[in-house]
Amino acid sequence: MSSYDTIISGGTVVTAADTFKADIGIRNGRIAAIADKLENGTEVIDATGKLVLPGGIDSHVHIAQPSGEGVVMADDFDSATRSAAFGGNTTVMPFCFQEKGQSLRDALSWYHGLAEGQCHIDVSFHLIVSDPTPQVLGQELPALAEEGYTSFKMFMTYEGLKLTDREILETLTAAKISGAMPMIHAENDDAIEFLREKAELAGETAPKYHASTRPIPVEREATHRAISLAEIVDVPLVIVHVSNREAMEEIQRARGRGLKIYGETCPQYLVLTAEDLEIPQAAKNVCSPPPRDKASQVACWEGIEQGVFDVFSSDHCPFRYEDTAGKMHPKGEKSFRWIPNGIPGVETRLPILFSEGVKKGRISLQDFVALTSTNHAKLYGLYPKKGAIAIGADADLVFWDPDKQMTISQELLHHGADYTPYEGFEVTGWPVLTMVRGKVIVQDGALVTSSEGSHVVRDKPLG
Ligand code: DUC
Ligand code: ZN
Ligand code: ZN
Repeated sequence: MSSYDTIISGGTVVTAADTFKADIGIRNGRIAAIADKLENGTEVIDATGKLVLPGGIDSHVHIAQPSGEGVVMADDFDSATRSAAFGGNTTVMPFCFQEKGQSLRDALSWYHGLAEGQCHIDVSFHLIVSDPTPQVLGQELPALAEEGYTSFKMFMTYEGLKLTDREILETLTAAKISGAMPMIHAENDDAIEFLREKAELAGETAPKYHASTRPIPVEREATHRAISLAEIVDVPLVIVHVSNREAMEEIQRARGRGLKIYGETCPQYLVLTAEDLEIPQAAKNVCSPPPRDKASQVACWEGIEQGVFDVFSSDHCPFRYEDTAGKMHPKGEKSFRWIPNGIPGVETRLPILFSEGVKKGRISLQDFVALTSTNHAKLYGLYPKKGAIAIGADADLVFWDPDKQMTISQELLHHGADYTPYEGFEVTGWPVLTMVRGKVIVQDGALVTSSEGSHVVRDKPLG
């Protein structure tokens, strides 16, 4: 009888703490042994010359989310999780969006219905709270946190989504009582609307005005306010998709006062700038907060190198470009305000950071694993089941060829969008095998198994 279902042999194992040569033995989907040399496996996968990393966890993706009248997101759970698997991810955390008047449970059952049997990798939902009624905050959120939905996002902007400061305080209080981790989209809605109306009156309706009507102070002020509200309630808070130095400084100042404020940034803030909203087909790059300038890119890199950012996520929010239900929505011609907000990126997040970060010497392999996997697991209650290469952890592993050179292109990718914002971007290092709970999902550019992903119940975060 074999000791292991699978042995991964000869690879270089990389965790958030160490790099070492070892074999990994897998039994019943979990890591059962890590040793110099293992024998007696039903299957042996040779990882010689490869780095073996914990699978990527992308804790910020939008899948099949309603996005306004006549707008349809480009990915369902099948295409999004396939794309994620090809990009070296083993878990994604999509948002379950509560419509006004809807219960969180109804919203969850709708998303679970969409995801059931469709996922190629594991999935665990955050909630989006848009209607914080006493019932939602007093009953549903605490009960759902007990059932493993231990994080939720609030918005400070967007009609139908934004919460008032009072509502944010109430919702943060529910997070505190439930032990859930709150996340916030920090942009000042009144300031955006003020600037947007002025721009539209002046006939400034092209995509580039999306950026100029959401300038850095819009994000900085809201970040400061969100942190202050969390401080008042005395609860941790994740500031998602941070795009610039001034918002980073708010996080740093808060931490200096001993607050548990966590930061997330995304590839678009390292690679794109507001100039990408001035090119032909600029709608392809419309996302919020908008990409800024070169100085902000430098700042975000500093934030990555110096630990201001705990997690690096994609904010995958895909719309098709050549589609009137996507970026070419007819109202988008009239004003940038109607261009669906978001870009695809779940498949390109890891190669971009590996290449621009690790290969260019900005961060270590350990930083890479922490920023793309381990810290996500710790922040959102998945650790050490996920995000670790340790005895008992799920065998969610990705082999990297650290020297493989690739040019990112739409043809290469597996998402439902019809473009990538990173077309032509050259990277070194590529994920060549993705395994979820011991099953190979993607190998050498091909999908190997059918939909094996399942929903992951989470613990209360460590925050
Ligand atoms: N916020 C997100 O988190 N994703 C896409 C668009 C947005 O504004
Ligand atoms: Zn957001
Ligand atoms: Zn998002």
